Amino acid sequence: MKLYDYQRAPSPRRVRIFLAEKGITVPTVQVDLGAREQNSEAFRAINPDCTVPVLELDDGTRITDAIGICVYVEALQPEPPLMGTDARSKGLVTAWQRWAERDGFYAMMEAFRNSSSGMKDRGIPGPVSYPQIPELAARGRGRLATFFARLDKRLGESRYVAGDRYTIADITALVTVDWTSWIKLGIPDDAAHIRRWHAEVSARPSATA
Ligand SMILES: N[C@@H](CCC(=O)N[C@@H](CS)C(=O)NCC(=O)O)C(=O)O
Repeated sequence: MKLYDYQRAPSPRRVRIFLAEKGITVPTVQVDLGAREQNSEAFRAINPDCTVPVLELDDGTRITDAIGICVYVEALQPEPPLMGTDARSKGLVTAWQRWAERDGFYAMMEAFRNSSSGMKDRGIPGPVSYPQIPELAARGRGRLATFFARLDKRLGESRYVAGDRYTIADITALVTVDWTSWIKLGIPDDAAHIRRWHAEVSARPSATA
């Protein structure tokens, strides 16, 4: 297996943390997003979506989506389980993961891509250029405030995002929370439950992946 990666980018970090939790090491190929290598002919042939991560299997199959890769790895190596263990927990983990992605990760993407000078005409990742829309950046920041409030409430009730076990929902939330420092947001001062959880999940060796 081989992982097309970019060390600084949040989407491949989700996969790297997932792999680290499983104790799996995969050789990586760095795709320099800063130099727009993702839009080169060579990389377009690997992933027409022009995004990382991409997991290339030994038979040449390529999985071009972070969660698709995690589903594959979970099936390949179920221990430790990161996507639930039975019908109930699988449903709950999926629901919380999707919530963290939709209301957190995508809100952050909206805020960042529509405001950063390095993302000019890169409002949406992929092969097509989309202009930045400053109103979307402002909306993204507002959505993140809602995300932080909901996450703090949830973590006041529950040790981890999806319940009493560390899961992929924590990975998505952690990557999102860390990413917010890029737009000088970060964890709100009064979010004590997020701080408690963030210290705990950041202390796991996988967090440095
Ligand atoms: N479907 C992909 C999208 C991943 C994605 O958006 N990756 C970003 C890095 S965080 C990317 O490759 N961006 C390339 C660009 O901005 O042109 C997934 O979730 O795995």
